Amino acid sequence: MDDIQRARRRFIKAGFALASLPIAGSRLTLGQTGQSDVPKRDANDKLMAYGEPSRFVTSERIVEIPGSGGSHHDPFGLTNHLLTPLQDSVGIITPASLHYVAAHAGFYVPDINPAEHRLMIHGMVDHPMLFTMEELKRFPSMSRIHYLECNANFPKARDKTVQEAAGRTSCNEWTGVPLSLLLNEAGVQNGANWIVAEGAEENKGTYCIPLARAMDEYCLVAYGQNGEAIRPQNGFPLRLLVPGLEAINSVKWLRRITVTSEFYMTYNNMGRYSSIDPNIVKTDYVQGPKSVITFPSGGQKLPSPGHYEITGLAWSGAGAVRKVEISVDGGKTWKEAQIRSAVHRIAHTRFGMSWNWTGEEHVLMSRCTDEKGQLQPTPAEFNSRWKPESRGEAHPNFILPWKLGRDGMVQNGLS
Ligand SMILES: Nc1nc2c(c(=O)[nH]1)N[C@H]1C(S)=C(S)[C@@H](COP(=O)(O)O)O[C@H]1N2
Ligand SMILES: [Mo]
Repeated sequence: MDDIQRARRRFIKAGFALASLPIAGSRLTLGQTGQSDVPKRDANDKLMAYGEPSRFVTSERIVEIPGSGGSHHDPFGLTNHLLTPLQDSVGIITPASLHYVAAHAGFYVPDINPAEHRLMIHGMVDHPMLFTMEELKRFPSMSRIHYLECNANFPKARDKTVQEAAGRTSCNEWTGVPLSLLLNEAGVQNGANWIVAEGAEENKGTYCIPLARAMDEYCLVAYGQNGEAIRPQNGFPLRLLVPGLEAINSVKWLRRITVTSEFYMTYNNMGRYSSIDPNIVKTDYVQGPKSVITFPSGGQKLPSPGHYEITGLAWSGAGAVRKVEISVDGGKTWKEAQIRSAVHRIAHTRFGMSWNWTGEEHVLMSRCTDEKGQLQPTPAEFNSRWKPESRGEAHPNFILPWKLGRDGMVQNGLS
């Protein structure tokens, strides 16, 4: 029996145990409907624009003002991020229009005509190649669900919501050509160790990536996002996807890949790291196990004591989520949560636990164990692992606590 089957069985049992008492909702008596009327059609009815959500849904990305997040290592002061509203998320897929955005050239979004776009692969290859978008789509495609996360996704005590504390991650289905197919077509020469990927911006958004990662099965040259063309802010018409590594590797608006023997200190590598020694520059840090509770989370209010579903997202750059545990007493005791979604490797995974809140104060926490057996650290463990000067380079995967007050208000529990 696998984890999901086991979780399902536990879930069914829990349902039987509660059958005599509704978890939530009110029971109807005969003759009572209690329903509101079906909305009337009126003169204002119009066709909805492509992808427009209901006017009652208020989810939106928020802008992280440059310089406000102490986590940025951006000597140019241009970094900005749009943050995903994780508190509103359900399931594991982030709508493309709510995918977080990070762009080192400020708010600049290249306006690329795909008919004119080209991808060049050159450097230490037998046959330098140039591909049109149409040619790239003739290669066998692959679709996979993967998260991306910026290593600036560093929760701070001042962050009020889970969006502010952890909204620099999203999870999408990405479609494209495995990069290894294209590199094999070009014929990588002996002695090559790195690729330099370049974007079509004025600052080129370049990043230097180990060749071994570029050749692995997960690395994609992607043109599709959640069943449609990649959105401009996320790299239209073409981006690199290097799952499991910090998302700065996943170069957007991809126009050129140079295969090299030596490490190149690019604009973006330079912004992130202080050393030019490739053995010190940790370009190949796999992101660790991480999870956040999205409900109840900072800024939300539980209206009254009673049954609730504590839920959140867990992920790991090292593979699949094996287990998520929840504590309601600040980490003194832990209970295994249930997995409430399909489990993909290097992808957000939904977890949940039914909980009866009796109106007391609580500190809610979640922690993830991944398929390698790695356990998400506490803030103290994270701090002891990383010296202050190198914390900005680390994947900030420590536990994020939420404080639930007697009034039902939820606040950031980091100190
Ligand atoms: N060309 C280019 N690619 C880029 C960037 C950039 O500024 N330019 N930002 C990187 C960073 S820091 C991150 S976190 C991810 C964010 O991807 P997203 O904006 O699609 O969420 O893109 C990476 N790829
Ligand atoms: Mo980033």
